Amino acid sequence: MTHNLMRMMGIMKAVYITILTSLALTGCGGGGGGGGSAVVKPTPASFETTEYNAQYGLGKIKASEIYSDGYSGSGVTVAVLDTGVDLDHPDLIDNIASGGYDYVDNDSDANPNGQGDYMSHGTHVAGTIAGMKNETGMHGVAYGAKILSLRNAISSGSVSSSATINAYSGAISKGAKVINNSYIFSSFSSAGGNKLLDARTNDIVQVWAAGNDSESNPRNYALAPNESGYEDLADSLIAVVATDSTNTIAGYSNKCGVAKNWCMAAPGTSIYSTVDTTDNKYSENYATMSGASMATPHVSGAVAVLRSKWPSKTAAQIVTILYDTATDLGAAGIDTTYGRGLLNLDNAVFAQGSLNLYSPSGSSYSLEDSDLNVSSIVGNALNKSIKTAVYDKYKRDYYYNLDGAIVSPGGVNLLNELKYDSEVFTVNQPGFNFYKKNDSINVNGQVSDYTLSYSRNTPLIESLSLMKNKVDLNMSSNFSLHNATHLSQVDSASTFGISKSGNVTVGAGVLSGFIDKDKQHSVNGFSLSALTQPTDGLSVEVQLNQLNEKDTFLSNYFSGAYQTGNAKTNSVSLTAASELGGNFDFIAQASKGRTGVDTLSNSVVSNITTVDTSGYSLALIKNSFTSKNDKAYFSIKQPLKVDSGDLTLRTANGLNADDSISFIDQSVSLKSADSEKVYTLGYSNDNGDDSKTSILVNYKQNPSHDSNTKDEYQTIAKWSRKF
Ligand SMILES: [Ca+2]
Ligand SMILES: [Ca+2]
Ligand SMILES: [Ca+2]
Ligand SMILES: [Ca+2]
Repeated sequence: MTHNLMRMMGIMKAVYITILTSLALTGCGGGGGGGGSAVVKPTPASFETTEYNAQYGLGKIKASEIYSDGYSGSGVTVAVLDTGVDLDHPDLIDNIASGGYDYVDNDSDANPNGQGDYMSHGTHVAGTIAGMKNETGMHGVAYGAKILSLRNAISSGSVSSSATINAYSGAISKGAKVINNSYIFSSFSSAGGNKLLDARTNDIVQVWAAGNDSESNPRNYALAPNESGYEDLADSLIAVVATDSTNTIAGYSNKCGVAKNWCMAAPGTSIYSTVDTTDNKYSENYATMSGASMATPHVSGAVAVLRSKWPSKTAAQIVTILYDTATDLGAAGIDTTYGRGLLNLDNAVFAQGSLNLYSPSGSSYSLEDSDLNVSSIVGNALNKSIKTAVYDKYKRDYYYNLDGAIVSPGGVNLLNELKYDSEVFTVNQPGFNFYKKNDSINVNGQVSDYTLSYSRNTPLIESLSLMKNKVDLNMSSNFSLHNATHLSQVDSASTFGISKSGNVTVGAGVLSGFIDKDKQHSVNGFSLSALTQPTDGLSVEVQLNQLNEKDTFLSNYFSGAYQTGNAKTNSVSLTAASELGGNFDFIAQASKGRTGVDTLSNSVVSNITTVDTSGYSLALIKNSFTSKNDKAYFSIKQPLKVDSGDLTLRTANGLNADDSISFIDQSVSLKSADSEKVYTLGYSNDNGDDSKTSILVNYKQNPSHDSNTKDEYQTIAKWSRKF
């Protein structure tokens, strides 16, 4: 009784049970995750040659890693104040800077002068710094650097104070970035200290041997910052103690002691390097020596590598990096034996702390929070090797390719798309219509020629199209003809609409909703429609739409350094439905849109031109295919795609001489080279017992307009029944 009454009132509640089988043959059903094209670089192992291994200190300071990254100190001049350097030594000759000078003899020949125990001292030090990489003998820490020989000591080993002061002046005037001092003075003089301050003012890193007296403190001038009035030297003067092949302080070496804050350790025992080819003591061009003198040039070479790679960094910044990245030895933390620890060149070159991107306006963003979540409308257009600089905690530049920041559109999960079951509640009364399916609602009210409607979470085709019955092929929205239109970008929305029927039915609607399933990115807009009554079986609908996206454009969401502002898309969609006779219907739909995007002053995305987009679908439908209750159809569709439009990135590309970040404009087309095409063959039958069967075969070519994603084939059979 009650049941019949409800029927009479047109109130109906039904539960549809859907049985669905799906066969999806796809290699990888859509993207997810950024690609990131790795630059093929030589491995560190390929630098661990016989020549490299001949000098074990290189391995101890982990030099091979940085060679594989292409760093070797090129362009940096290292002043070697010593007993002179064998300038035409076959393993040094290419790495000798012009302008060397002999401040002992006051001549321009900066070779050693005469035999003596220390004749080859300067040559040995020079080889450790910048011995040539030539598959002969050994090579230096900074085999790309240049040695400036400034002779301040004689072959017996005694060092001249006045020659040292003059040699310091020469190092400053000749553009040395590092001064290697593998010698000690027994006392401090203010004249010497003042010269060191002069070098500091000239942004030079001074590296001083701690001495070989087995004492608890270094000798001068490694100790100079300990002198009253010379404390400032501590920021750019490094005292060096010697370790052996087990990374233990050498018995002969002085310890860091009171200099611990400006002191570090490097290999000094049994170091193999170049000697003067005319030195009577040696029969070969190479020899092994031990001492803090041999440890010091390891640090000078490391400084050369860093100054070559980051020339805009100050002496003090370079020294800080070496200290912060040293390997702790001995007592935890800074201690009086090893000071800051063992030189670790790999760690010193490696990016420290979190990486940041900078916009031209100076805003910084963490790299990991800066993504380009691209929509299928853009496809793979941005998957380009666009080099971008990122910066570590010392504001040093490192590089990655933009495609490493791209998050590709994910594939559609068809089983999610096609709900297994659904509950439908409808109320149909004259002039009033209520429809609820799962969480979507549609309400219509009619007053004379006017229809007012409200919808929530309903596909926009069902709420805003005047020709919805024609173009709806009764499958999920993923297979709707409508998903080539701009409104298809909207994932969920509430709409208000009004329409007036007549020879030409006109409608207007507003919408407010979200672009994405997670409801993070809002969109609003409006729609104006006009639909002609069929004339000779042809009816046409014109729809003008405007969509206003808040922080996305064409469903692309760029975050962090790449964020974009509001986007406005105006689009026109034309749908023609024609009855062809023989129960054939032909439906054609084409959409064209134009999008303007606001860019933000604090973003790397500095400009986006007007972006033109289009999509289309064509369908041929055979009604009453085998009986009056079934139909078959074939459709071809190109989902929305960019036709033209460019995005300009003002990406950081390094550091200027004043250490400010430099930028370069790089323009990228938003048009994907590939086009997605979808071919669908469908059949549906109204079985007459409140059940319905649909079968669909779908072939998707270049999913998401990307030929790198595998083509997809799907076969879906769906049976649903109302209970
Ligand atoms: Ca010679
Ligand atoms: Ca000379
Ligand atoms: Ca060599
Ligand atoms: Ca320590």
